[in-house]
Amino acid sequence: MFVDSVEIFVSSGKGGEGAVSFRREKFVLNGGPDGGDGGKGGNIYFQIDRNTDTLSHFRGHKCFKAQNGQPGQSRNKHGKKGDDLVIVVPPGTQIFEEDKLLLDLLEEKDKILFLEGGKGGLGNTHFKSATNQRPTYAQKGLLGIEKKIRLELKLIADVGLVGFPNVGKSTLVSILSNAKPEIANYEFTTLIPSLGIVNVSDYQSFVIADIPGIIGGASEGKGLGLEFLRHIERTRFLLFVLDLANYRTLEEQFTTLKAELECFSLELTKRPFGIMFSKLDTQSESLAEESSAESQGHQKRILEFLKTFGFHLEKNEHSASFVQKNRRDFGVDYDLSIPLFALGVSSVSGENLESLRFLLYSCLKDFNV
Ligand SMILES: Nc1nc2c(ncn2[C@@H]2O[C@H](COP(=O)(O)OP(=O)(O)OP(=O)(O)O)[C@@H](O)[C@H]2O)c(=O)[nH]1
Ligand SMILES: [Mg+2]
Repeated sequence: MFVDSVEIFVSSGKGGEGAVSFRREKFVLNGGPDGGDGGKGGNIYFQIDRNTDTLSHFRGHKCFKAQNGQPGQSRNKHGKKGDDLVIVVPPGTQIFEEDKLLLDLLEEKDKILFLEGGKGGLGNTHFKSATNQRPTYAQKGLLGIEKKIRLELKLIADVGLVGFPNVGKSTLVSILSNAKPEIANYEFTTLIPSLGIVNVSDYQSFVIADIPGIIGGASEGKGLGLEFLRHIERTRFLLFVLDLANYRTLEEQFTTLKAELECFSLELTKRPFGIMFSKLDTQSESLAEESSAESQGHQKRILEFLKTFGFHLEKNEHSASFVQKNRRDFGVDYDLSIPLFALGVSSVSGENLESLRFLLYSCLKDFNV
């Protein structure tokens, strides 16, 4: 569990002032008071919108103020009411002032009133009396309410990264998301899981979990063990990170990881998954001395490796990825025993990062349970 939180200022509108005015007309001497009332200030509402799942649109926009009421005018004209302001938040957002929970926004329903706008002041007409027929007094509008609040959204990871140590998991998270995990060229840099939010558009994002590396025998306690897999038990999708520059072959990495996951929980092995081949930019050892394009060696290894899944993955025409034929079109589900997609990526050169972001997001949409 991880919490995204933003601090913002909200204030409802101030009420407009009442007017001090007297009737002026031809042939009417000393007309009575006719100052109109000020308009009410705008309210602040919260509204839950299921189409958004992130607080990221609050970053860079910190002050939310509803409009003030307009002042009253002569001839008993009332000032216009200030416009309300509706703040849209994803379901599950909690609103705190200091540490006090003010609102818990779970269910999508009509907008919820949070701060009421200030009342408009009364014009001087209201103050005439038998003893004071020319009141020169009108009320000022009441001030709006100002609050500094914190919005919090509890997140559960959507995508969990699974890979050997030092394969570039944290680097990927640091580039795709807002998280800043520690990165270093040695094994077991990451000791505790952390989460990052990957923005897809202004209102859409998903959460990716960076966890420590897994090695063969982890289920018996080798390396950091498997206890931390608890953190990705509830993710909807797993991304296996297989390192192209590792001394272990792709097959060895994949089968070991699969076997270790199985030891931890059978549930996890039934989860839909994709494969990312990391460090695509590195020189391929086998072809280093040849003059052909450096990534060709990697391509060959990737193709060789993908053969283990039979011929169910086909090259996507528009990107470098290999994807399962979209069998949902024919009413048949994906085959979850093989990857939904496989793609070579370099976090250093940025190659195919956008395709990866898109593939992850579209897989999550397909498995939106
Ligand atoms: N050339 C190249 N190097 C990379 C790439 N991604 C990561 N690295 C390097 O690989 C090393 C390990 O990266 P990390 O992101 O710390 O790896 P990790 O999988 O999080 O490792 P652990 O936390 O130990 O499990 C670092 O030196 C990175 O700079 C890449 O795409 N290309
Ligand atoms: Mg790491």
